[in-house]
Amino acid sequence: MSGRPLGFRIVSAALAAGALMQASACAPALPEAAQCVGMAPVAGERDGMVWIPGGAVTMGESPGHPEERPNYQAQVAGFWLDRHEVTNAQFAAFVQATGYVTEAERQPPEKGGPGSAVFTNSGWAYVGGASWRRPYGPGSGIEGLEDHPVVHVTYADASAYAQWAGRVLPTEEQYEYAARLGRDSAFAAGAQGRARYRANTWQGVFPFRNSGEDGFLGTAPAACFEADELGLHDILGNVWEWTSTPYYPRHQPPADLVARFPDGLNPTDASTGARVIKGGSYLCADNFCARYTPSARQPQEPDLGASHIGFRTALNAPGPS
Ligand SMILES: [Ca+2]
Ligand SMILES: [Ca+2]
Repeated sequence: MSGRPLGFRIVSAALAAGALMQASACAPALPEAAQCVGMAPVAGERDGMVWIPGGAVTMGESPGHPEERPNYQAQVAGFWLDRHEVTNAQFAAFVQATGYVTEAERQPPEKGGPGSAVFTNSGWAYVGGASWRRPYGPGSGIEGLEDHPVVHVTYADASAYAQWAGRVLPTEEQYEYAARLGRDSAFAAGAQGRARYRANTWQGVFPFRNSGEDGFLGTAPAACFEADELGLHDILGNVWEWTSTPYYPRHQPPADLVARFPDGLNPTDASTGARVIKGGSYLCADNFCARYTPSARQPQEPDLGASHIGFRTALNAPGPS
């Protein structure tokens, strides 16, 4: 079974056919408010980033999902990485400072017009007017969601934010290395109830029933779940995160494939290119996706945002002295 998030084929097909699916959507009701760990500064933090010491990582899984094969050894130099996903408040500061307009807010008619991919009770739909400011479309907003990860940002949007901040998007190797080093599971073995959940995922049978046992039906505030051993929050779960790495349907793709598709190859639409997104999201359930692992990787059309994709930034600079 492909783990590509449900409905992206539908969205892509609809866009390719010029048929814009309009849908009404509303924010899911939250279960009883969960206790958040919060974003208090941690030792060694610098401007919201923690130092990831360099080392070796085995990329991918064998056996594992086809796109995670073959595994290979990579050396990753030390780097700085945001402790948590970029929040709506942080993205708002960027927009206020620069006047930046996201791709969702200016999608051309041939791509459906302004809008973005929203997961609703009836599945995925391209919702006109959806954007980071209106995550569920017209009538919705981000008031009260300031600490939640920004969503509906495209690869260009995330890259623009990173550049403004003097940073970059992490590579897939940096992301997977940090995820493996800090914690390799979204669940605490042997724990019961919410303590079992170290990441915001989906409990129940996707897409029919979401029990919200981990405290959240939709996104959780960034840094709500406890940090891993490196001080990173939500490196698994909550929202998928953009990397700078072009996607191919396997590790170590043949050189001729890379030469033909230098911007990545999306198996569903070879013409669009694709970047790797990592970490899984609140929509990943045991019965679908299940990509809340360090090795998980998915393709994403670079110019299409979604309600379960955000990002964090990295900095390739000397470590703490
Ligand atoms: Ca959840
Ligand atoms: Ca995440």
